[in-house]
Amino acid sequence: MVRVPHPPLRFTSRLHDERVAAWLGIMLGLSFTTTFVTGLISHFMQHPAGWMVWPSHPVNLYRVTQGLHVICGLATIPFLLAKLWTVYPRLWRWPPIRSAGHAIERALVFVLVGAALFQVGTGLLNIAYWYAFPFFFPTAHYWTAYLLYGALVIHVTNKWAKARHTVMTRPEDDLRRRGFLLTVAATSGVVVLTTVGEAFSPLAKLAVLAPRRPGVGPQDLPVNRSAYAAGITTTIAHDPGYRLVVTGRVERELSFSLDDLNGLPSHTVRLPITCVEGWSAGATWEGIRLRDLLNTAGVRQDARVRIESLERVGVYTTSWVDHSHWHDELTLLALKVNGSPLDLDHGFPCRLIAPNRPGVLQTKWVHKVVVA
Ligand SMILES: Nc1nc2c(c(=O)[nH]1)N[C@H]1C(S)=C(S)[C@@H](COP(=O)(O)O)O[C@H]1N2
Ligand SMILES: [Mo]
Repeated sequence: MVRVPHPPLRFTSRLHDERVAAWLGIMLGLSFTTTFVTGLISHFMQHPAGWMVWPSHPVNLYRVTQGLHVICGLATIPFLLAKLWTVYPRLWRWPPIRSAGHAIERALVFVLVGAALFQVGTGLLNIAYWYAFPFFFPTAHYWTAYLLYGALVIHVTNKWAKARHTVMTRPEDDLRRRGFLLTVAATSGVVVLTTVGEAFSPLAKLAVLAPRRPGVGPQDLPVNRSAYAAGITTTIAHDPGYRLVVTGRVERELSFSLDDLNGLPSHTVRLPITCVEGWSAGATWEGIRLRDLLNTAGVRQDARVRIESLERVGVYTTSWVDHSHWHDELTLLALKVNGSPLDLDHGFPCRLIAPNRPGVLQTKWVHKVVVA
């Protein structure tokens, strides 16, 4: 009888073992939970379901949740790569499929890995402003999040008992594994240190890997979409015929020239711009309270209002303001930032600034307030 020899065992390193995989899995479980929850907050702040009214306080809530989302997503990358390297020998296990249950489990792992790579990959490209993909990032990133988190929950349920046992029992020697895990954690720590300053200003100087940094830009404030990119020229923004109009379901329509606006009671607030791409920066804004304008025009106290930009085409040419936000005395139509009239890139002649709100909803180059 001919005996088929066993294939040689090639993956003998302890770094490919259960213990390393389990610890990396725990870290990934925690980080994907954080990014999933903060991602949902971001999605529903931008696209609230009918019954959702977001509070305007705490003022910095979105700054914290979105900073966490992006920085935690970046910190996940070393853990994800290490986990994939640790478990990839299992791809070569023979036979590839042992049973129907095993086939489903393997398919699920492919979904999990594919979705995880897709989320960190597209997230990374998006914050780097490299729109290399043919789909609309927010939609794809949002739906893939459910796929990823669903697959993750099933995977954790499958592995829970075994991983728990592995982590709880003491190994005989731990040194190489511990060194490997510490290296992965340290790499992740370096990623955090060199990016977190994009949202946490005291560390701004260290944020060498961040695409935007607080303090860097016209009037010490970063710009996401410039006036040039939005098609707003000096001629358009400085047109003497410019009027800010309050219209829609109002008792009286209002119309103001820039001089009129500068003559209205002005208020100063300290609020951050928080871009959904993770960077945020505090600034001092001066302008007119939105609620003063709306009360002068005469509107229902629970009215929603739409802020419209001079920008003609684009995804962020308008934004909705709920009553919880326009009642807030911090919500301004700002005319100045950090002591001087708005730079064209920051929305001259007039822009919305409100507390606890994603940057995409802080409309620049405002010329119309429409009450619904
Ligand atoms: N009209 C208009 N307003 C806009 C945008 C835009 O593309 N068009 N971009 C938004 C985004 S994504 C952000 S983060 C903030 C940035 O404001 P800043 O450039 O003054 O820092 O403006 C918001 N307002
Ligand atoms: Mo943004």
